[in-house]
Amino acid sequence: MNTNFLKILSVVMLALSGGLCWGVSSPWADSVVSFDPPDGSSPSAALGEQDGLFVSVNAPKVLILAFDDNRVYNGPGDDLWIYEATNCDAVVEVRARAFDGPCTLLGVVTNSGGFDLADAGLDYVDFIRFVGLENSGECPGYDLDAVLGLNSIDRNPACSIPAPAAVLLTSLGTLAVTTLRRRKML
Ligand SMILES: [Ca+2]
Ligand SMILES: [Ca+2]
Ligand SMILES: [Ca+2]
Repeated sequence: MNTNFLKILSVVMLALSGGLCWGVSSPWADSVVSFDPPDGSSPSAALGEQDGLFVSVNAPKVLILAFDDNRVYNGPGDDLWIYEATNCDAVVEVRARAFDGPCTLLGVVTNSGGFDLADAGLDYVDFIRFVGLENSGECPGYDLDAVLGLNSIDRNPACSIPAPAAVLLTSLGTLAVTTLRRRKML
């Protein structure tokens, strides 16, 4: 087989298979919808992975976050995990909804904790809403660090190649690279 063709084939296949369907979404909350009333702090501290940075959801503030590149669905056990940063015993109410569904109460949480969507009769959610219920004596409010979808699926529209096809592309791309290396062309 022509060497240049093999080089192009391997690059194209590996590019198509890597990144389109795997590893493109994060199971964490992605964006702030609203934080009301604003107080000058940055609610984006509650986005992405748990990192120790937080936003205080003081009673009666309301913070709404969205999952943009993923959806949280009702799988085995807890489906959402809420990370609180300081164990300060403040209390926050947690509600969630799908983009086409009602805002539904999941419960209240003090410090870090999880919720099972089955308990609220929900199949999946795209938004999560926090309402400060009770401040603690030591902290101004619930110190929200991060929100994780324990059961999360990719919703990236760019993911157009199903997993079996991606596996095939990866295999073919790897085979092409191996062939080139055996020919000592790479
Ligand atoms: Ca995400
Ligand atoms: Ca569940
Ligand atoms: Ca954080």
